[in-house]
Parts: sequence; structure tokens; C-alpha cells
Amino acid sequence: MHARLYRSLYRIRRVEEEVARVYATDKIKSPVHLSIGQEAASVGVCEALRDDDTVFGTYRGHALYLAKGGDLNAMVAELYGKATGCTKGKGGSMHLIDPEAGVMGTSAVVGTTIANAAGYAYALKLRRSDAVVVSFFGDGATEEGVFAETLNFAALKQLPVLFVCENNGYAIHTSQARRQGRPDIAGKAEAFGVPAERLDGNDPVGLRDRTEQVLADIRAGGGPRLFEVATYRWREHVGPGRDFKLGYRSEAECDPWVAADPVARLGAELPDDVRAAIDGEVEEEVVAAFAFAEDSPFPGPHELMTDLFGEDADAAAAYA
Ligand SMILES: Cc1ncc(C[n+]2csc(CCOP(=O)(O)OP(=O)(O)O)c2C)c(N)n1
Ligand SMILES: [Mg+2]
Repeated sequence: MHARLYRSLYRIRRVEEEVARVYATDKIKSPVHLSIGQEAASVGVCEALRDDDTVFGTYRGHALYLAKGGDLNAMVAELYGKATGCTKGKGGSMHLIDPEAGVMGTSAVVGTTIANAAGYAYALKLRRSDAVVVSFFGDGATEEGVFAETLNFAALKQLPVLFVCENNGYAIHTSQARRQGRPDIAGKAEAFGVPAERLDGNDPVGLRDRTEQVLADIRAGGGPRLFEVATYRWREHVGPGRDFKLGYRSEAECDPWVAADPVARLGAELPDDVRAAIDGEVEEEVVAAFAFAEDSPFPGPHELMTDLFGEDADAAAAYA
């Protein structure tokens, strides 16, 4: 029985379905890149992490943020642009952060957090910590130079970092086969000296178990590793809808992924009463989070002048 995994998966699914529902009202003040269909990649990996491990991710980051324990109220309020959001409403859906939960940041700029993660891992190594950093990114991000540079550096320094490429087959509307001369991300990592493997993104149990094994090696000083996780985005690249009418992919291509949906599969394995209890608790939590966002104030104008590098006089003096 995998009640814990199911709860995490179902909770993310319900939050994003609610985001999709509310989006049409224009109350959500930021573009949203939904993870619906891809939740298991984040959940499977994060279930194997310790509280003091950290993650870095992308603009498609709701699942990762929640799977690692990021505060739900602060996330929804952030999407609403409210002062109670995780970046006081300044970052929106693409820039989620919850340092207390080990969510060190997500970014709209493709590839950037790959290097941020390695930098953090380098710091951990210098401090002789056995905590691990996990860097999540898409298949498109592997075409950025920073991917190659970071893998080279991580292998050279044997950094405690697990790279997780969520390969959903597309960068916006262009398939991997139309972008990469050699569509083999795991193979590219191996070329840099980073042991890599391909895993099923619809198998959260397998992902959690494999992550546990690999993390033990990384904690013991074994150096960086990479997972290429096969997954699929059910909705449009950005926004709440479906986009099969655009013609860059077919609904028939998506169908097998929906049929193998791990949220439904794990849910069906649970005794009815256990599942009903989890579903009920999640529903209450989701309703409360959206109410929290609705009721929260927008940031005041003074917030334009806070959280700037120049705001901190000591730091500014140090660089003078
Ligand atoms: C440096 C940079 N170049 C281009 C873009 C525009 N852009 C936004 S998302 C995206 C596709 C990225 O695809 P992938 O890494 O596979 O992530 P997915 O959206 O599939 O999760 C691109 C090119 C950007 N945000 N940043
Ligand atoms: Mg992609």
C-alpha cells in the first residue's frame, strides 16, 4: 500500500486542477505551466529525500515545490500575486521558493537552476555535509550550454548532486527528435563522466526506491548522477487547456500516458476507506489554500523598493 505516495500525487493533481479551473477568472496573476501528468517524477524522487536535502527546479515547478514540502498556502497566494505568497507575490508561478522546506528556487530562464544546484552542492561538499542537491530540468534545458558546463564541473569535483531530467518529449511545441541530433540525454551525461539511467516517470514507487539507492551512493561521496525520466505533459505548454488542435502532437500520443496515470493507479490500489479519507483531507486543504489566497491582501507599493540588492546597506558597503 502506498498511501503516502498517493496522497502527495493526488494533492498536486487536485491543486493544479483547481489552478486550471480558477485561471479563467483572471484571479491568478501569472502564467502557469502545469505539471499534470508529470507529478510522479517529482513525487517519486522527493519521497526519497531527507528534509535537509534541497531541490532546484523550473517554471514547471508546482509539483516539485509541493512534493518537497513547500507551503501550499504560500504557493497559491503567490499565483494570485498576493503579499502572503512565497515571494510576496513578486515571482508568480515560475519563481517558487521555500528554503525551510529545501525548495531553493525555480526559474523561468531555461537551464539556469542546473548551475545553481551544482553551486549549492559544491558548498555542501566544502562543508563536508552529507546532504544532497537534486536539480530538476526539462529535455529542452539539456540543449543549453549550461547543462554541459555544469555536468563537466560536477563530475570534475564529484559533487553531491542528482540531476533529474524530466523528459516529456517536447520543448514548447518542438519534439526532441526535431531538436537533437542524438536524442539520448542519459548518454550525454555519461560522456561527461556522470553515471546515468533512464527511468519510467509513471512509476513513482520504482522512482522512489531507485532514488534511495542512488542517494546512498551520492551521500557516501560517489559523485553526481543523472536520471532521465520519461514522462508526458497532458496540458498545453503554458496555460490550463489542452492543445492537440495545434497539430504538433496528437491526442493518440497522449492516450497511453493517461491510461497509465499513476494517480489513478495508486488510488485504485488503496482500500476504499483509506482513499476516501485522503481525498477528503486533500480537498479541505485545497479549498482552504485558495480561500487563503483570495482573502490575502495585494502587496503595497512600498514592496517595489524591498528585496533589492541595494536595499541591504551592509551588503552594498561590502561590494563598494
Ligand atoms: C534561456 C531561455 N531560452 C528560451 C526560453 C523560452 N522557453 C520557455 S520554456 C522553453 C522550453 C523548455 O523545454 P523543456 O526544458 O523540455 O521543459 P518543459 O517545458 O517541457 O517542461 C523555452 C525554449 C526561456 N524561458 N529561457
Ligand atoms: Mg520538455
